[in-house]
Amino acid sequence: MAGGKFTITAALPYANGPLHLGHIAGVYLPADIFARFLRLNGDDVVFICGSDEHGAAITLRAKKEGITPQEIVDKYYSIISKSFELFNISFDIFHRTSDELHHKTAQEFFLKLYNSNKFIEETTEQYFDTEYNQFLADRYITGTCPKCNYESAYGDQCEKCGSDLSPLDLINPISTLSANSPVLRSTSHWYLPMDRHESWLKEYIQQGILNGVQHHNPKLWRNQVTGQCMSWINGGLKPRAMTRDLDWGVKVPLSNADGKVLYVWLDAPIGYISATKAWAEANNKDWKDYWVKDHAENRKLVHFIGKDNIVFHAIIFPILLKDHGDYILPDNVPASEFLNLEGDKFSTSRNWAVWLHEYLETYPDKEDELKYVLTSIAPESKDSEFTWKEFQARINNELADVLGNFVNRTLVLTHKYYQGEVPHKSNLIEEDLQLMSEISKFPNKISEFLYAYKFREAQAEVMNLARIGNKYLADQEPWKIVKTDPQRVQTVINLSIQITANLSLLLLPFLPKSAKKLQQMLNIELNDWTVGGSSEIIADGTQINQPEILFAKIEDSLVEFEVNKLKSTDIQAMMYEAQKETVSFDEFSKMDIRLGTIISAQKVEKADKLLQLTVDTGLDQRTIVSGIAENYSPEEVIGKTVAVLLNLAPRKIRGIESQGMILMAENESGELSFMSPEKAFSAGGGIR
Ligand code: B3M
Ligand code: ZN
Repeated sequence: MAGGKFTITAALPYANGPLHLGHIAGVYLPADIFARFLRLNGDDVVFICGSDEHGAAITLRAKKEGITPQEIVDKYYSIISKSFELFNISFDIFHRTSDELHHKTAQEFFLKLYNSNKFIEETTEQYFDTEYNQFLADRYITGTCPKCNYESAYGDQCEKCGSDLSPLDLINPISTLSANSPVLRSTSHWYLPMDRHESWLKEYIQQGILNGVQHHNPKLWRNQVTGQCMSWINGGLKPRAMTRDLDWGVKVPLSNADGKVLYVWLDAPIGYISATKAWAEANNKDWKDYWVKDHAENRKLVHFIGKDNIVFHAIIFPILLKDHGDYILPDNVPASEFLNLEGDKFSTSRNWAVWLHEYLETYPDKEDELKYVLTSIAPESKDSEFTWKEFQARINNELADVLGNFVNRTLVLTHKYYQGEVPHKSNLIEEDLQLMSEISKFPNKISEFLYAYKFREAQAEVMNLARIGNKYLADQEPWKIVKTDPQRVQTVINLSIQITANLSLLLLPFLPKSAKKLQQMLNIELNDWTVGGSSEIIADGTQINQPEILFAKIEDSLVEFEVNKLKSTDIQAMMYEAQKETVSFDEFSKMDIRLGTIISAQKVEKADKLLQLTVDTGLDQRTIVSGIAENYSPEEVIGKTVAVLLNLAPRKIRGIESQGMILMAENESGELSFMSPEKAFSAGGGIR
């Protein structure tokens, strides 16, 4: 579908910390694949991103690090932008919302809505922290979500169920600044009456209709996006404050608004527009061609985000754009679910993360390997998980053994039989014609997946072409007939080279560095998707260069190193983690901890970490399943007297009912120790 026009945005990462693989897999990598593909396909594309430098996420981090918000954003803007560059993400611009051009753009946007009475000015009671002398909104206040009972919801959103909230919705709110309960103080803000927009939003989200005409294809929206939007709309949209009592952010451009700034989720999406302005200025383009209705005819605006940003990109920003009146609205909001890590959620505070900049420092030559794995497991329709074991398996069994192996065999044989010159094909037989027909279908199959924002399936399709190549070589066995039927072998090698050349084009959006390296080996330059599928894509007689191994295999030692590193930082983080929430003596007394003696032990089938124990607690003999099998053999633990939490709710673990918990100590290198009495106490003794 060449000739399309796209404005692609990727969520502006908060400049309050480094990027981890979860951010990459969910937002930036799919956006980059899409942008690269569209450019190859001759579409007119601008790919926009930048850092989000306002809001509580910044000021709270500044407070934690003891530096100013400006120092925080400068520090992480540089780390983040460098990481994207090293990871070869092809933004046309990576801007920042602390830039003056953004402040000006956001203020103009606000004034347009203000002057056309799109806001309601209201004075209401808002939570206030008397110790910090500050009103509390967004991440300055936390409490229990009224919708899902998540206990760490923020004042503007619950990250667990995604609901948009106001501070007054929170149950048992506390200030994240002082940890005190807040008081109520009156203050005035400008509210966006979102409730007034429910009817057109329903049509826009469900049918893709805007102002009575078909605006986009709603079937191409991911189900979870449409579903979440409809549940908010049907739950009743409420007026939402678009300004805050803060000193860090875009100042409200009104004379009676001292000490007030724009709500970060009003200013940040406008950051896409200001970034486009900055890019257009630097590239002698008219920014209006990418955003303004009568300039941007038939242009598709696409926002790549994570699922916690859906309400802001598919509901609030469209309302703002429509209220403003000059702008096009999103054609699609391909939001990803979450990527988890080694059985747990990514956690910055516990350092349970694989940081992009650290990966690139440790493995500077494995950027495409990471891209391949993250796209293969991308959380497009449901949460997914990254494990170093799967990282190794996909690289070794797929990239190296399927793609790398086919390419290498083809180039080696071309050198071996024809000194690197692409031979002529002739006397095509049925299998050849069948193969050529197969090759011709791949570009369109992949395009269809990509235009439908199905990146995992698109990449898997490219790998299928490599599989077809491997099968063709294995079936034709040129090495067996090279002496008896040289002409046949020329045809087989030519067609194998044609497949290899197609792969070097079709891989460009997904593995750009490796694709270019392969083109360099083939001594060709391909950057037009529309030539893909041809069996004449590389000319007879082309002198190819020496083959190199595209993907080295991943050793077990790398997996072990990375998993241990993760665990040790997790334990260190836990060791130095701030003390947990205070509990009363009464709350502590509810725990029944006693001495128990282990009288039998056995490994649990297919569970490397688990031992099934029978423990004499002095009260009874009970079964307890414990995750200590990687540290202790069954023989080692029999007879030990240990600390046992008796009244932990029983739970089924691998089908075994476990009644209680053995308390263990763990050090920073992940070693375990029982909590055993120093004296020969018998089972049943109390611990208090
Ligand atoms: N800074 C990312 C987040 O919520 C947020 C995106 C803004 S896009 C305009 O983590
Ligand atoms: Zn919730």
